[in-house]
Amino acid sequence: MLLKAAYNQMLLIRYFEESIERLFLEGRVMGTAHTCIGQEAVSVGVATALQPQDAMTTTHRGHGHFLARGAEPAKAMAELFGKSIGYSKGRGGSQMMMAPEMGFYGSNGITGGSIPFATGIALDASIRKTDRVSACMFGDGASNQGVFHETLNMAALWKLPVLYIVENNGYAMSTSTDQGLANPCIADRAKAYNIPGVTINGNDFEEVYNCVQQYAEAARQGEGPALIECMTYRLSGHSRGDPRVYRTREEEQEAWKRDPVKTMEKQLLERKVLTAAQIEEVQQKTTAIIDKAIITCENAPPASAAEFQNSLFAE
Ligand SMILES: Cc1ncc(C[n+]2csc(CCOP(=O)(O)OP(=O)(O)O)c2C)c(N)n1
Ligand SMILES: [Mg+2]
Repeated sequence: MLLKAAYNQMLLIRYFEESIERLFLEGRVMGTAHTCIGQEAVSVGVATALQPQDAMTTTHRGHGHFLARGAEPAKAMAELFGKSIGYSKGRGGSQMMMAPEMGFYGSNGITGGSIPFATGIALDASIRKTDRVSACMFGDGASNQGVFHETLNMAALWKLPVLYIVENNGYAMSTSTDQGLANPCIADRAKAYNIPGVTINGNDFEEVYNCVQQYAEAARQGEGPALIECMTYRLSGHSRGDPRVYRTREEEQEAWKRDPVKTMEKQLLERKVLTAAQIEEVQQKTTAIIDKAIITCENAPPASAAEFQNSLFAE
């Protein structure tokens, strides 16, 4: 059951992201977006391991995290359409989706911005003893921001219930990890703060799920934070219209051989969880969900000008 549900979610994320890329090419959505094609197993592995009361913060590449946490595809997609039915009433776009009522404290465009957010939430959980774990999603590029080090030191000292989950997808914009990391193993940095640090296969749902569940329960028992490095690959470009001149098509073809969605389909067949026909049925149902979401968004009213002043903290 776990694998089946995970496959449904991974496919939903894959089709959502592919549709966003298509909608941009067709000029039907605005702004920009950073899709997470190739990173679906991380999103679903982490979200499946969390409890309903837990929190999650994300980055500019957050659609997958949000959908895995239970976001309705049409309400998430409506942000890209600038429509009022969106989670942020169409005012946020791709990088400002949030739903605190779902424990989802949002995407944001500041590289590393999710790190202090998640830690503040964990500090609140620790003070108020709310049994909540905070999952902080960020990228390899963000791990080079000063705030990473300052915050991990603080969280380790105070034994806060926060998991630092880095998606090492090989690139920070056009900078490869070879060029950006003095030590290619980000998990090694955990030693500096005396917390557990592990590197896992981020393309394997079960590996992510088992690891996150283990450290989430430890954090819930008061054992403090952990740094989990999920090795994956950004199969999509950095953002809309990225010509990907900083890497070869051959490298991408190699990475597609480790496609987490295909890996999951292989596991489902081998373990006889689903037949090929049942996989096709899930694919058709997921296509229908995405097609319906697009129609819902296109027919929805635009973001209201009167709403723009609401939720502003400064003028
Ligand atoms: C503080 C800050 N510096 C720089 C940028 C520009 N920027 C946007 S995305 C990005 C790379 C982020 O890389 P990574 O953390 O690996 O995440 P990925 O894009 O791979 O998901 C950068 C440098 C920014 N948005 N914010
Ligand atoms: Mg990256």
